[in-house]
Amino acid sequence: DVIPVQRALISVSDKTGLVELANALAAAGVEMISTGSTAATIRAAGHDVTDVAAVTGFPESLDGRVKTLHPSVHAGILADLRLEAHENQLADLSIAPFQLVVVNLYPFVETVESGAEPADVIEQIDIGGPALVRASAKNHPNVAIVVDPENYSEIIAAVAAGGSTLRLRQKLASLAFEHTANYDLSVSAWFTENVYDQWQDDTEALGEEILDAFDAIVAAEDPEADALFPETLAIEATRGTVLRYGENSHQAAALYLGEGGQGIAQATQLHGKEMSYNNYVDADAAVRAAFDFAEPAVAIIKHANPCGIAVANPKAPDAIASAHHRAHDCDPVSAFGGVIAANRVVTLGMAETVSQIFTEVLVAPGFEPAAFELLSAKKNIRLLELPADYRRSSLELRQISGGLLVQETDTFDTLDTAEWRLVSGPEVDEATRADLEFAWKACRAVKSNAILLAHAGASVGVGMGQVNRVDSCHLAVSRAGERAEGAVAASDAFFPFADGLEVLLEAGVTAVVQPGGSVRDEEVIAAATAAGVSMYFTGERHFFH
Ligand code: 93A
Repeated sequence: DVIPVQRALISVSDKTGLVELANALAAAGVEMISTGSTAATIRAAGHDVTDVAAVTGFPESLDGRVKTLHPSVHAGILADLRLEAHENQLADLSIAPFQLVVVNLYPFVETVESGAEPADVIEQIDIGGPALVRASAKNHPNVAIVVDPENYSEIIAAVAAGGSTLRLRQKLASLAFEHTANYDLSVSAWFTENVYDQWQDDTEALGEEILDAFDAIVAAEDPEADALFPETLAIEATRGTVLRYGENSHQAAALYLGEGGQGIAQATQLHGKEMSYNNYVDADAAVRAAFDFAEPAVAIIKHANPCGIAVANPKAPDAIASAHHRAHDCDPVSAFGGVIAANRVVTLGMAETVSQIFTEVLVAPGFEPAAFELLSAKKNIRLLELPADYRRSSLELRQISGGLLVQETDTFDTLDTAEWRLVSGPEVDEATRADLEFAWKACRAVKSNAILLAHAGASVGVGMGQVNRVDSCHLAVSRAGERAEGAVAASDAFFPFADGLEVLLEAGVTAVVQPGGSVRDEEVIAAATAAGVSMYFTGERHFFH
């Protein structure tokens, strides 16, 4: 079990004792292969040394990030020469084995301690070094691995005595794994302190701010509270409006107006019966959905869920009418008695279609006079004009028994579709891409679990509010019917299994967008790939409960 050393790989950041080691190896006739500055040090001591690039046939690249990460190096370390097959394969590949590997890692801890910037610290996370160390230690029956200059004298003595013993190689392998484990612990500790803790501090700070604001409101009419939460929390009871009833006729209800807000509660009712509690809830959902889009858009809502959303090219003739027409076509049955929001002034063209359909509420930034005239002839429709500077609050409140939940409003402010990652199939064409972007935004307006199928800027099938994603897929597909064939699909959160996606694939969906991030992503990607369907990961989830 003594292995004579003919060939050694040396790659060390800490050059302590390196020249003495090189002297001894050279004297024993050992061929030395080495990386950049290690090779330079050995050469300066007057010894022959082969650059690792000459072994790999690949230059050290990416600022040194890729030096020894190459099969010519790793096969030379990992071959188990007790096996004839390994020996033959090495010979076939013209790769020579190593019997000694000497590595110490990038000075990560020292760099952290020097107070370096995070980017410089990250550069000092050694990748290739630990790979060499672990590969050598795994293959200790064939390779001696030295990670500490403290052990140089032992290996020098062994080389002089004819080779390393198994006992020595086992001891060195154990030290080597201890070394890489400690190294990774230091890296992980640094991440915890610098990345995770920072995130936690931020979250805690936001929580404190919210609690302070609540205290201020409870304690008195503190003007500070207004400043913190202008329209959301500073509610004036005196400006409340009593509603006919709440969600059901036996529930009393009122509307309280936020101060200085520009939301649906401040909309001006131009026509129709008094707004009900449910009308407000649905109108809010409708406006939220329609205003997610920059282009002319219409959302039709029933029970807080969209039964149709569509956009139109701003240059198209009567774009808003076209958007409404196509939103309605998504699910004409459900659209009966719906609440409609448009993000553009309602035209006569749109009014003509809406007037044919029983509609509870139509809310928009305005109405063309002819459109208003036509619609206001109908007794049952409520017409609401949004404040000119409509916008949502930056915070959302929800009551739970004994308290209030507060969260930042979900927006697409940071949406950058250029960041989407293609994970299966080919890049899609421009029209499909536009449909995917539409579907992704439209899907956010759908209660979770949300699946939305779209084609040509309009939803064609919506699966909402199911307690598992497969059922939402079935629902979306069945609503779409034949239109699922050739449609694109969006999912508000990742597919936990491939089963939901398979329902969509079977229905003939051609492209999919979803956040990704499931532990079973690979299974899901494999299903899309097998179907030849393009799938993009957005990296961001948009639950809506
Ligand atoms: O940049 S790496 O992560 N990628 C590599 O392929 C690689 N190979 C060796 N780090 C790599 N090393 C490390 O380079 C070794 O662990 C050692 O610490 C250092 C020696 O580089 P040089 O000889 O150029 O100073």
